[in-house]
Amino acid sequence: MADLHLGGWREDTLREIGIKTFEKAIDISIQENVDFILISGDLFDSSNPTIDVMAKAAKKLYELKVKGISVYVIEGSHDFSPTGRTILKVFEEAGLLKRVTSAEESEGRLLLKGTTDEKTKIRLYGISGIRGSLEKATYSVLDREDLEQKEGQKIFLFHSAIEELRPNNLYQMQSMPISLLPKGFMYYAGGHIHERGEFELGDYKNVVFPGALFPNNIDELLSFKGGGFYLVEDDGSGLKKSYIPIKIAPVIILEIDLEGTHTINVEEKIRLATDKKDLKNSIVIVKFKGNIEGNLSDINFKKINLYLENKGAVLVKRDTREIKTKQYKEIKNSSFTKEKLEEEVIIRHKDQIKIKECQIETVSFVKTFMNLLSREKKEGEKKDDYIKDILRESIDYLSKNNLLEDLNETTST
Ligand SMILES: [Mn+2]
Repeated sequence: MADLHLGGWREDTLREIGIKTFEKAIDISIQENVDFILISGDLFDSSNPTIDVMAKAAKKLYELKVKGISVYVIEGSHDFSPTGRTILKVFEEAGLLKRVTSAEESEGRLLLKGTTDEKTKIRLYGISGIRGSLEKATYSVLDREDLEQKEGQKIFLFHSAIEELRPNNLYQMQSMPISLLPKGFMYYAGGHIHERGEFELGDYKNVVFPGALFPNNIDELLSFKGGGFYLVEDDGSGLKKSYIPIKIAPVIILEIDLEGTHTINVEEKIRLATDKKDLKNSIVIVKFKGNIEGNLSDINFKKINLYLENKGAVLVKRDTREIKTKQYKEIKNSSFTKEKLEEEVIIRHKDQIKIKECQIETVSFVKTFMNLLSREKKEGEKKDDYIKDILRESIDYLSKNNLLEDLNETTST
């Protein structure tokens, strides 16, 4: 499985459904008596999730430990920490999971050490994902030949988009060619791409992206409606892969065409559209479109939500991006992602950043550093602790890259 993003979503209900989905996936894995579980990055939505989320995950991982089912993970772009301060480290120390990314450097090449699954004797190797696809740098020094020559059955875990296998709608996403992965492994467990896909490409057989275990944003809810994981069985004649979808709450999409409708009649339209629908236990997404008469702000969304909730919906979300009013000109869904915009701004200004003897490339330095500084305060976290934590992480990162002296010289704080 991959991209569980536990702790993601602002809405409590959706965050809960994400966690229940994980619990169900683990229950099924136990029932199926699997030898081990692979998690290809983004087990958590952040490297530092809330206590509640950590506790629920720990409880479930402990059940696996008791049953003797090992969990092998890599970090993803969300739960990776440039300073190594990630909850995955804590869980690993507690024996609840094992990272398969340990490596050593030799003459500028990166040698992955890997780990052996005791039950099956399968060797597991992996490379974590980093925000902004910065893991590409790791692949560029990876000693692939060393890995390819290793004996026995081998599995590779990765958290990156592969150029040749990237879904069409993600064509702007940063990606890398598949040739950066070592050839000839029995299974390539992929993460990062939230859309499910199974591939075979030359020497790369069984390349699998299980997709997000549960959708991570409204667009994913709209297009995938749910998620799941793969059960993979080796019966000696090759790998049998079956996709196991998990549905805790069905996603129902209500398309409401408001063309020519006045805002005062929107509620009536919703009533008519849902009259005979069973919304019990479902996540309802109301997708509006068309030109309306009047102001968008005159629509009583609160009342609409309440009505749908009374019909059984556990959560109502709305998508108003395709409503047009005379007052508002349509803003086309920009082709820029937030990350892309950030990167462009950094590239445009990078020459103004004077860091002497900087050992890493400026753009990746700025991106990582911004990432550290932009962590939001967690619920219940004291402001003082929050500030201290960010300072400590930042100083760690600077000193790791020999930049701390620069900082002392150029600032007085
Ligand atoms: Mn992800």
